[in-house]
Amino acid sequence: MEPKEWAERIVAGDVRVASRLMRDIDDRMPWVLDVLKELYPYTGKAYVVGITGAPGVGKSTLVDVLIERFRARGDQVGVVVIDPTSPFTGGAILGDRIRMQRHSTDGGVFIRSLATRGSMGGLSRSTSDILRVMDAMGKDIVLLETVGVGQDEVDVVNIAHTSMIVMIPGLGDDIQAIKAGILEIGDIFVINKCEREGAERMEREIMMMLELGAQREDGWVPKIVKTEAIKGKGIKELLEAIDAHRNFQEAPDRKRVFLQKSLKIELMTHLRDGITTRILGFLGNEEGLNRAVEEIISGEKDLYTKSEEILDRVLC
Ligand SMILES: Nc1nc2c(ncn2[C@@H]2O[C@H](COP(=O)(O)OP(=O)(O)O)[C@@H](O)[C@H]2O)c(=O)[nH]1
Ligand SMILES: [Mg+2]
Repeated sequence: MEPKEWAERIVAGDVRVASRLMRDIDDRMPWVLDVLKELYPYTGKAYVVGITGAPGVGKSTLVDVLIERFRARGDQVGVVVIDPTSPFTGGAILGDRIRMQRHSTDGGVFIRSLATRGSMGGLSRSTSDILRVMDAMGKDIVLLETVGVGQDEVDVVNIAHTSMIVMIPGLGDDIQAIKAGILEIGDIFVINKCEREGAERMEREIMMMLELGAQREDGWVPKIVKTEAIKGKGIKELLEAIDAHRNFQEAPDRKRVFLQKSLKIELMTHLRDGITTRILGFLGNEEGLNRAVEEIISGEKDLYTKSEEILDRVLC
């Protein structure tokens, strides 16, 4: 099948073809680039909501309830679940599958679990490609669930139009985590399992820290929402918060700012990957790299001269 036909089928909503493409994107198969090129003109419409937080805070439960609410409004919904901490067949991903299973017969919902491989840029690159496929499939809203582990949170902010940070009361290190920089990246803070003791205190603490911190550059004042996802409590307020931030983000000037920021990062990622591939190709992969290292060890060339020499020859 030609790349154009792949793209046409996906745009027409062929779930089987889309799944196949997503699997190969995740496996970094080079051929997918031709399909992604064909799909590109059909993208740019989906609104991406990132849902980040520690394992077990209730992200998947929230996603499950949100799917239901967005569907009730008539939105086509895509879901991408990334959990690098659990093997593909085990733990959280299996749980997510079972919980979200009830939506599997709904043609308006497409759920994809990803086991990100590799560490460097693993999240950002294949994830944005997969989100783009969902976009081309006509999904109005895409929920991106990721386990919060340092850099991933920052990556999500660059991909998602709205970033939700999910926390629960009673974890001593929560406020610590907030201090570590989460405060600047959350558009909405969700205190889930709010039936537990300490929810109000946590809300006050977050509010205080937001007030103490510098005002955000974009002018958005983060919202705090308390939910009890398993009972569907607070979801109406959560939806209102998402809508409010979406309205904010969809103002023409904001839209452009977001696009500029996210495309810049994506373009740099692709350029970096491309150059690495070319350099390794030029050197003859690992073996050539080892030879270059040997030259440096033997004192034939110094490190700086050698790397300049390789770059000059690859880029000229
Ligand atoms: N008590 C309580 N449990 C919840 C709530 N939301 C989710 N859970 C439970 O917390 C556990 C982890 O939820 P899950 O959605 O898989 O968390 P994730 O790892 O963040 O995706 C599950 O057993 C859920 O049923 C809540 O609001 N209150
Ligand atoms: Mg989960």
